[in-house]
Amino acid sequence: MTAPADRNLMVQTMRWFGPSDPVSLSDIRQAGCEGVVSALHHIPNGEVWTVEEILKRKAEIEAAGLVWSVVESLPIHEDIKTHGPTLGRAIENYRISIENLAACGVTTITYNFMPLLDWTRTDLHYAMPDGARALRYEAVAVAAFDIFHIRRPDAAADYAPELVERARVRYEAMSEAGRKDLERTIIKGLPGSEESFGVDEFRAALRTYDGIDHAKLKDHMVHFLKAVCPTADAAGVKLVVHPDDPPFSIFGLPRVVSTEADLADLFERVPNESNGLCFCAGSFSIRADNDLAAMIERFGNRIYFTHLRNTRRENDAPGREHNAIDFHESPHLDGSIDMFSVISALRRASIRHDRRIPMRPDHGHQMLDDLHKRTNPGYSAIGRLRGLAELRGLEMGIARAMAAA
Ligand code: DNO
Repeated sequence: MTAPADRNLMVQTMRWFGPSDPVSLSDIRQAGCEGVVSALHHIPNGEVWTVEEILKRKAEIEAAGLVWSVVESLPIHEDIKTHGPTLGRAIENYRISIENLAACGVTTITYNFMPLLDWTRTDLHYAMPDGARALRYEAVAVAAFDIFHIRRPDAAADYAPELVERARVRYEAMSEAGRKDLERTIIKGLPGSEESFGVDEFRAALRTYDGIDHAKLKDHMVHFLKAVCPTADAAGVKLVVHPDDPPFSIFGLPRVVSTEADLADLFERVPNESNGLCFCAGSFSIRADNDLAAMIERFGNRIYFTHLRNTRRENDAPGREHNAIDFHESPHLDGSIDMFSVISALRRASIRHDRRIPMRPDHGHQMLDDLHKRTNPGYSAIGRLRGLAELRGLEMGIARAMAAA
């Protein structure tokens, strides 16, 4: 590692969605970033990322004085998750894309294994007391959508009776426009999601998971990793899995990267060096039983990328079902996560394993001038700039304190 012992070690980055992103590379550089996190969103899921396309993106990033630190995401085709008809081809193409990225010097690749939907929220404009807008997840809205809007068979059985009743009242009180808005928010795809659905399509897609429970989805994930990790090991690539967001089953779909036990199982079944973790603090934090600092201590050798954001669990109560939790994305240093302990643990892992971990301030509020602009939900410039500034200050304080101890 090149950085002195009392300086920041995390590689500061921001996500850049490519040339159509309203936030420019120059903005990202001015925010003080060293690198960007990017993906070739124009290449359909399941197809090969060619060397030519990778080099084109890399050159754009480097022309702005930045480096392409991490790929987020090289998406996993649905057939890999369900063992659908193009499984073999999708895996083979994934391997080729890994090799092509490595040949271009891009060696950290993020993916997730969430069925159908990537991250999920119910409100993209939640008003914070200070006037900024945040992203929020409200259990009653998800239940209303699931039980009364898409009318998934037996959906009500997945929720506590009290929540089903509140969902009914909520749905009946909603206007047509409100229902459509909720539908768009939940299934149309948030930034970075590779899938997007209408109601009928979503119902049909849900049926492709009939018979796939938690154990089976985990088996499919292990099958995928066993097929691609040897290629990644040989190419010097780290494949880092992003946890489920939120970290529990939704719409009856299994989710298998939600807890410490899930991670332990995954690394035990696929011990390859390339099998890594994108430690997303915000995603894991939605389960109060996930002890973030302890997870970083335990899996530090697997962490090659981190997303740092905070959340506020609004209705924690002993024994509450996971799918009854409401949360919003709070300021980076003020929420249910003790960011001091998270960054301290990451720093210890970084030193122990002699590596700098790329970090991005994950999401940010829509605030100040960005309130009047078109922004990608969660990915506005100013909110992330605030988050990054706070996180880098905290890291520096921790670094100095640790060096002096
Ligand atoms: C949301 C993101 C996720 C993430 C993917 C990784 O803001 O953190 O969409 O990129 O789950 O594959």
